[in-house]
Amino acid sequence: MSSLIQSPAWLALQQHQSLMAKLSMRDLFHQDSQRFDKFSLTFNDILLDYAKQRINRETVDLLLTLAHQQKLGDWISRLFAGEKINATEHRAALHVALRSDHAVLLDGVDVMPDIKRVLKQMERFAIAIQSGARRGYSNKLFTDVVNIGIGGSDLGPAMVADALRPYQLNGLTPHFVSNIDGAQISDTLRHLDPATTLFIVASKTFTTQETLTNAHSARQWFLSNDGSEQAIAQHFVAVSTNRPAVQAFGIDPDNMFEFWDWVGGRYSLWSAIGLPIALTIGMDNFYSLLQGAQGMDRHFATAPLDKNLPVMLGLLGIWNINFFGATSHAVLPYDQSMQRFPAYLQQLDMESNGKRTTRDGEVVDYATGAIVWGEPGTNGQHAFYQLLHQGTQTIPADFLAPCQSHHLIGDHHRLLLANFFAQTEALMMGKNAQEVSSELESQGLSAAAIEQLLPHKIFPGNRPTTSILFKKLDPQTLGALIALYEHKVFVQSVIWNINPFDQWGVELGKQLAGKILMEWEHHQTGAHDSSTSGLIRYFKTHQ
Ligand code: G6Q
Repeated sequence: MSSLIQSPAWLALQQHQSLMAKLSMRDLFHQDSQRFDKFSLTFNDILLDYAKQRINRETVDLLLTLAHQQKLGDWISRLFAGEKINATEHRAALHVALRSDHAVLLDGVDVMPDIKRVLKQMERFAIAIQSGARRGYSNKLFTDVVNIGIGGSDLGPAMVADALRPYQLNGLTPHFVSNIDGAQISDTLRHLDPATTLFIVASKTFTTQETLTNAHSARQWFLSNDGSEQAIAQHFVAVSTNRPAVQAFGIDPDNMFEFWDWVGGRYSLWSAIGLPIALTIGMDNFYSLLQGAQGMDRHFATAPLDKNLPVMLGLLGIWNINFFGATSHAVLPYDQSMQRFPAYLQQLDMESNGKRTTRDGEVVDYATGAIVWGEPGTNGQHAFYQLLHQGTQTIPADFLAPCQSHHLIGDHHRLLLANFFAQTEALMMGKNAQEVSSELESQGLSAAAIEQLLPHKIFPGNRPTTSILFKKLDPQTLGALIALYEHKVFVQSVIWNINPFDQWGVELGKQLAGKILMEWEHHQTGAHDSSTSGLIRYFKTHQ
């Protein structure tokens, strides 16, 4: 057995869970009218309400003891100090430097001058494009920007560009191409004019098959639709850590925006990977995004653990996953513009904490990262919420919403928020036999009909949710929300003693297809299991 699950803090939580499992939140709320005040925190315009979790004061104290036992405070300091805490890749995880306002040392050297230099380069470029100083080959203004990247080089900028659409400057429409499936790039290019289209090839390594294949197709499309070789420099820029590969692709290094190996892909939207964001909402708004994250960083680094939003969010996840056995976690934004937020968090969380070995290489004997999924409300309500309310699994959920909408149309926002509040209340309260019975009676149903329907209409309730409300989804608030989740993921990794900054599973995926492609090129059959061989044979005969 691992030392974690035998540790005093863990055992105390286990014992405490057996008591808490017998209590219902409905009773806890009845017994304590101050529950919301006791179990909610604020940071700037963000409210985190975790009163609808299966907790009491003792639960929080025990979780905090676990955090102290796992030396969370030290780990937070190590993260911000630029220590090489990504041990399997011998790297620091310094995404916090990308939004810092003070010197950050890496191996004794301040990384801020480099960061500021690239931010300035982005700023000059964004201004040149937006002002029309930089134009396409036929002197027309750029109207479209296509970001070609995948995973961390796609999900962050795509999510932010979508979420901050109300801040979009006139004139430049962003598009994101990630999938190697030709359908995505074909569909995107079909509507575009090469003379007014700017391409950003975004890849940390500049070796990713999907991105390079899409970039080559984009280039081919450009050349075969009036664009010339000389015009490539005007229409293609790159964001990467790999200068030689960018040059080999044919992009002038003057048109390259650099970032560094200490920025993990899924933590990179704050770097030049955020270029499509800066181009579409403007550099001032991009700086506000960084500032929002910086504020959350400061809070994470300095607030006491019991008043610390990312710490509490992380610990509640530990409580649900490790002590209540939750295997999945729903993220439910009541804001259509955050429709890509669950997909973004899916990568952030599952790629970071989907690990089965500790930092010391031991196989864990406790659960780590949960499955993260979700859709914007209220669409989810008319689909999968049935399982949240009455399914056999308990799925903890985060509900997020802005108090103010960007879209002042009718009564939509009030109705949307009424649904948010009603859902979290219903998930907590449930509906017992007595309530169902009197409801059906008042509808005039016979005793026999009530008896028959009753079990189907009972809702067990006691389903945990966390509510996150914020004033408005502006760049600063979005920056803070993203950083909140980044740090939540880090907190959990510290408790589980795993490295959240590597991704060997993703690397494996990058190698595997290469092997099969190589066999096809050399007309070899390759040694595979009978299923894989059968699939390849079927594909070849039907392609
Ligand atoms: C992120 C992962 C992964 C990565 C993509 C794209 O943390 O490492 O999602 O971002 O595989 O990699 P490149 O940016 O190197 O093309």
